[in-house]
Amino acid sequence: MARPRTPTTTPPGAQPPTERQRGKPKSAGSVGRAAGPDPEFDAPRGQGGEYQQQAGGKRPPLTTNQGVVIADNQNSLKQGPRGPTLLEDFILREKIMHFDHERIPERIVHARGSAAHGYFELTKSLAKYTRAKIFTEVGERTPVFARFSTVAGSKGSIDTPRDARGFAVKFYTKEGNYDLVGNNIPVFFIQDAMKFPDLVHSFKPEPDRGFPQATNAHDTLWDFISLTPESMHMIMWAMSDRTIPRSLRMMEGFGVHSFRLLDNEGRSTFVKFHWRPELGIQSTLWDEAAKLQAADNDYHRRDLFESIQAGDFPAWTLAVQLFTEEEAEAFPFDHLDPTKIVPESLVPLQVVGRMVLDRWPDNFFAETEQVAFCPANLVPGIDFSNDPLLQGRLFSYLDTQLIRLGGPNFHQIPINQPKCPFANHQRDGHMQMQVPRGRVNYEPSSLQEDSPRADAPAGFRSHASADDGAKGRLRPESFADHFSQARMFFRSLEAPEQAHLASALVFELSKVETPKVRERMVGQLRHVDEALATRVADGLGMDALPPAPPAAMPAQDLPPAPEVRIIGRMKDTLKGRCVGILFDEGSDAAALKALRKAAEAAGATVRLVAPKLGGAVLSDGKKQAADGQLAGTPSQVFDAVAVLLSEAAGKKLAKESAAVDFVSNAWVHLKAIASDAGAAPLLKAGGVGRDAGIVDAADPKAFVAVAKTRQWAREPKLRTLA
Ligand code: HDD
Repeated sequence: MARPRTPTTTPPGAQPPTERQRGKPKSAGSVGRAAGPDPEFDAPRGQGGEYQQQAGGKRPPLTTNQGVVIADNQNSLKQGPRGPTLLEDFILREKIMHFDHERIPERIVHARGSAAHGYFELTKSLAKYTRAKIFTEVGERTPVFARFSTVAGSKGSIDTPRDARGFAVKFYTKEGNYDLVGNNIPVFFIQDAMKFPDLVHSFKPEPDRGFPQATNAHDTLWDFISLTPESMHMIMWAMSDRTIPRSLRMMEGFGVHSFRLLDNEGRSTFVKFHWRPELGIQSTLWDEAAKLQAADNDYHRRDLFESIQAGDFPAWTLAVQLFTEEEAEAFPFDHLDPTKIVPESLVPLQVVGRMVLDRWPDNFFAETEQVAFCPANLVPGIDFSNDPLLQGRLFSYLDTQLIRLGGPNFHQIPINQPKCPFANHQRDGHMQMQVPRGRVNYEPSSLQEDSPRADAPAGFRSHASADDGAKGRLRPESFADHFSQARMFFRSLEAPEQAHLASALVFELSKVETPKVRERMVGQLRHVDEALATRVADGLGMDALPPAPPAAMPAQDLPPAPEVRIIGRMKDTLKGRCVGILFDEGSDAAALKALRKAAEAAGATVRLVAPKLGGAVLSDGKKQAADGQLAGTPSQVFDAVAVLLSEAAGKKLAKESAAVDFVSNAWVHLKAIASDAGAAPLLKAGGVGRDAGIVDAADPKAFVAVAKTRQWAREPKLRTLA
């Protein structure tokens, strides 16, 4: 039978030809490529037979995974036009089989995440403390891949729950991959990895009912927490505004544990790592975060994506706290306890570098989903401390990748491969992608001169610590103080932040159905701060303060740590922020232009919102398109808003619930609002009052000034905080 020389694939979107249009029915054997060389088919298809969609350029032929060109991608092979599909259709079987296996197990924690490529540049050498080249070669750019995540929710869950955020950075250094796998909170719930599975089970959906998803506000978590006083410091952070960040670009990051830096002689200095966002730290309000869940499930992912696509590359400085063993001995707490911070008043931060994220991954699954972080990925010159939480993590991450990524060769997945040479005698295994040559896959050996050997001077050496002691399941005495730093945290906050924290506790505990859990938790809070416990008890409607459970050590009063605050440390800027302008038919064209210009000049992104996406005709008679339709673009996705309406539109929108919500939410979320006379009926319908954050749209300068910050003074007038 004659074979067609050119494949008769159906163009995207077009219907495949019917039997009648094709003419003669073809047998299975008629599908395939022509014999002999054909430049269209013989074009390279990517390295090593890789099957790739090529961006731009010539459209490659669609093939099976065996490289066989597919003639018809719309119809399975049938016995007659209405007959059964044939088992022999290897093209259908391959396609369906692969599809059936597209998913891998999601991460047991931190399943929902967003990531980007970038670089780290060292600005200050730490050569005095470490031999790690990444920290000694000033000006050197090391490629990085950073993934940010929520902790509790599943892969498809929301971006804005109240939750800690993962902050994991893989540095592809010249000396091997170095992973700093941290969080946006500098402490952790528990002191020993032995308790990690229990902690995670308690915050995940409850096992009998399968809910709630992506939230800590349920009985099992608070049952565990109220019985685990070491978690109190973390609970203060978790209930603070830190866990409802405005953007992944506006979060701090922490390595949490103490690590060691080792110099050429093996001398050790302890180090704590801190990432500081260049856009400044910024959070949302709880009501705003809750409403964002409805407005945009992907709020943070979209924000990261859009900022990188726009060339506004997110950046962080890397700072370190360095201290010696002797200095650590003098701290009034044990720095090996991961529920403690080292206050900056004790050890100041030194900025040593800068990370910039400038490239979104090409493929979400291949990179963001398959990236495998591990705190045990270290390079020579850096080492672990004895923090028992860290010690347990060293096992867990490698182990979890075996089930998640399917076998021991996951380091060969491109996103996980070191960018420096790597060679050893590990061989074979599931999904081996390399083709090692030669006879020698062992050491010592003499048969092959170029087989890899250990290199003592260049190689990784562990710190030669002289730990000793009797074997036992032990918890040091120095880990016994669970409340002093929790108290320090709470008392260091500004008044609105304290109120948010107390209200968050009331919200969460109000979701707890079991009275004894609520009572035990409020009892624990009494150790932290009696006034806080009273506020929460009152917010829960308790008749009396429950008794405080026995404590191993009462809280000490420590000096305040201003670095834990957000208010007062936010940046007075519109950079990285987004301003929404609501307009409609007849809106003042000149005012819109002036506001937009001023906000953009101050660094903001401006988005225009109108009742219809096509936009409206402005006062100058010109049609202005909108970036977002009103009902789908509520004000919670903006940092500040302006409302420019003609008299008629103002009256019309005052009866439109999406418009009323737009202004009312901007008001209750303490945002700046610029408006003109036409918008007055809408502002009135939305209950917008008057204060320093409500400005005349004719004064773009005033708007820019107030748009940079939230109107904290407005809050007590709007809601009862605990
Ligand atoms: Fe963990 C993932 C951060 C304690 C076990 N962890 C994971 C991720 C981050 C953290 C950011 C996501 C990495 C990514 O984006 O792929 N984990 C932390 C921090 C901790 C911490 C800051 C305390 C200071 N973790 C911790 C303990 C254990 C684990 C004590 C177990 C003993 N973590 C895991 C894990 C995960 C993980 C099960 C799930 C997916 C993965 O590792 O790759 O192995």
